[in-house]
Amino acid sequence: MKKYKVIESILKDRENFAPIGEAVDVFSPANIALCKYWGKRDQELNLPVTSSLSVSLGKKGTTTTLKTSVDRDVGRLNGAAIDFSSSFGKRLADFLNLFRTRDARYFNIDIKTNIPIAAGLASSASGFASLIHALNQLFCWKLSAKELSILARLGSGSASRSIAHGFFEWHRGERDDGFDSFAEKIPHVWPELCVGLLIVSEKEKTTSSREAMQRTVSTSSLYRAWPEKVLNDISRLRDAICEKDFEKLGQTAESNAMTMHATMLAAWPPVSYAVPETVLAMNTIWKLREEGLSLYFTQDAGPNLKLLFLEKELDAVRERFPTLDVVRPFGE
Ligand code: 2P0
Repeated sequence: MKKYKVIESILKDRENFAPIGEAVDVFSPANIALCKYWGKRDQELNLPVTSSLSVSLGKKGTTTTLKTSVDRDVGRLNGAAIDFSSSFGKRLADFLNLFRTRDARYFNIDIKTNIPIAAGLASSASGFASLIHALNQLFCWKLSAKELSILARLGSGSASRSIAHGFFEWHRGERDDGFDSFAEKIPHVWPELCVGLLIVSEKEKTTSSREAMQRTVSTSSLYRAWPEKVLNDISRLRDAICEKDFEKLGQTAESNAMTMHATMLAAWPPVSYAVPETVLAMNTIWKLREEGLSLYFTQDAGPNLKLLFLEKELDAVRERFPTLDVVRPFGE
């Protein structure tokens, strides 16, 4: 398997000893893409067709507590035992398989998230990012940010962008082994930037993003326009971040999300993550914008919206969306 070659290459000169009974505890933030990752050029290594760009979500994310276990894997997710034969448990065990050693054959893992799982709020991103940080600490590997990003990607593509706080650009890369496909921090902060999580449904999604992405790439006639759209949007987003041009950032992010969803609508069978409340909220945002409020949104593989605005608009936004959960990616 290609994954094992990647692991071997990164970990070849490193320790593989984990002190028994010693636990490490790591938090990684969730992230939302302002320019989306939608489509893979390699399924096993989660190598993307295009680059993408994200911002982390402050205190929203996943804390993973990890230690070795004597004779079997043991896990808890938000207090409930993990069933390692469920699809989530299998995915987790598959990832842990990559890192087992003679001295650390089994793991005891306690995962706590403060974001709704499978509601399109990037729980797998922060989950795999915190897990790779935890493994790095447990084994004292001293991995670089680039190596952490590459290894997190093997669990979930978007996890490559969750290894730290801030803006990240995940470079598509050209190589077949993915050693040039990692997320790099964009060294700018924007303290006034707010992201509002508008939860319209916490139901599990019916089509996984993994499946939807694949179906879009293989059946959507609109997908061929996507790589060019991304090239343009990433460049605009970089400029917007550099210049602190909020209108440019908001417009680009919203247009990018709408385009991604358009490619899915043109897939067969079609994929639509919107529920009626999603469309109502979009219409409200467009109306508020017409009335002069600088408010934009983005949407991932789920019905919920992430609102983008600046601190000075917080009261106006809250007045219209009182239940909004507001995150300041650079403010707390
Ligand atoms: C993103 N999403 O850029 C895009 C936008 C969803 C919509 O990354 O198959 O869970 O594990 O690599 O990372 C969700 O996909 O997919 C995602 P895998 P992942 O945030």
